Amino acid sequence: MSNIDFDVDYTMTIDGMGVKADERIDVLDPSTEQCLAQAPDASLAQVNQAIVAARRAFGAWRDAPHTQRQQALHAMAQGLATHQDAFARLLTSEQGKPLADARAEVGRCVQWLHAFAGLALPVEQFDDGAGHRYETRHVPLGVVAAIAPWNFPLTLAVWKVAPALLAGNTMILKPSPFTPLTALKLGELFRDLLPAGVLNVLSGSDRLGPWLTEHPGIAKIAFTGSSATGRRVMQSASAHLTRVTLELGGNDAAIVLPDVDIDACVPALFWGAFRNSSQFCLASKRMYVHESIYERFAQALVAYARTVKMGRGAEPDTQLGPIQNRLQFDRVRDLIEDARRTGVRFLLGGDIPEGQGYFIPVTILDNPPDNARSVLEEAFGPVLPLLSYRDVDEVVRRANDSEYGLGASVWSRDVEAARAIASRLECGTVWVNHIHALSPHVAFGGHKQSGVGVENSLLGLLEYTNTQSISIPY
Ligand code: TXE
Repeated sequence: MSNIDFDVDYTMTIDGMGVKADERIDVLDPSTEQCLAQAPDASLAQVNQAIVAARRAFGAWRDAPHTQRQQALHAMAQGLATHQDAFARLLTSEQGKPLADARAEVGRCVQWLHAFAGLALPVEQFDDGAGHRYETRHVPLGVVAAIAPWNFPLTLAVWKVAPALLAGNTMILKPSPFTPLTALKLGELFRDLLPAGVLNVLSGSDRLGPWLTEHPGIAKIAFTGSSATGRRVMQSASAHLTRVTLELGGNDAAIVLPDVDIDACVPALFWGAFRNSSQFCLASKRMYVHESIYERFAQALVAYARTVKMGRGAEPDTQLGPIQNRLQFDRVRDLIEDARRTGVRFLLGGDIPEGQGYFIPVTILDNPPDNARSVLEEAFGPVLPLLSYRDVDEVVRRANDSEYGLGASVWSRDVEAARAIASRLECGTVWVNHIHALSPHVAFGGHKQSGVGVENSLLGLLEYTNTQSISIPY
């Protein structure tokens, strides 16, 4: 069993060793804006070292029996479970989220590692009846660069690490410069559980991402972040035809039909919009409520929102934490100011308190026009436009009128009516009468500018492979 010390320095993992860097980046606690720790700022030479190490480790890891890689994933899950509390505390410190949410995030990573370990790569056989037997198998790609964001730093790293390694690839994991600490500790934890070079973890400033995505030694990039950066990643990838999976932004619609039990669905819809302080690609970011119940629904949503406590993630009664970083805080504040400037009515919130920490209170906007920035843009912060609609065709058209197509939810007592609406929505996931149920066994990906490819399930695993068909005459 691997043992790590959460009180000592943060080191990168290169070729199975803990490595520092000449330069360092400050990591801030978003609830105090104080420096929490320093993380290494990897140099280009270290990027090259890591890629050489990953390349060297690739042959043996690829050729190892599938069961060995499955066992490694189970061991990683067990290691993480053993340190669940320490990882959760560190996650709360660097990300800001409430401790209960951080614990749940670590727990989900354990679950995902075990679940992926259970997957096998299928082999397809075909006999053409003319003397040839074909076998199509799925072989690993080589060295994968995984770029994880700051909203779910552990989940979105593990979603990449688990399938990539199981399929026989090796990896360079790059966490966000805002939240590198948990990923660095993850690398440290897994050092003893994997052969040297199989999983390398590099932290660094803004230059590190392009160094990886432009590198000819990288066979695949798995990226979660904004659509704008996703386009840049795809551009870098084009130089060497590097494979990509991109999980990008969203502007998910929640559609509430007139027959719902308002009191029963309001809490779920509130958390669908505001969990993780809305720093969630799959958050409900436009809430369409039928005009016949709009007023009552708005009152119930505001009343519920008033019961929710925002604060430092480490405090036991906190339900919503701060925005993770200054850049995002300024973006969300700008969106609120734009709403005020353009005369949108606030049902709740809108006033940002002075003081330490990137705190933005839950803000609900009353029926802004469809061309308002708060409706068109992904807020990625606790600002929700509540929108009234008249008929189903109209709301489907408005929900689909977006460059994004990540997720959506439909709420009605009439499940068949809701399912019919779901099937008309242009997005990768639709939940009916609940929200945010995700499974390692269910494919997750975006339509339109919300992404390329999928994560999770066998389909997600296959994204880390090339197909190879072998033809043998008989
Ligand atoms: O993330 P970015 P940022 C959205 C959210 C937010 C916006 C910006 O709307 O407002 O993204 O957040 C690396 N090649 N989401 O700036 O820009 C860079 O080093 C390779 C959505 O934090 O998407 C950093 O690690 N890498 C989201 C990361 O990309 C490059 C999660 C920054 O990504 C690169 C978080 C390049 N050319 C924010 N340029 C989700 N979908 O869940 C930058 N990077």
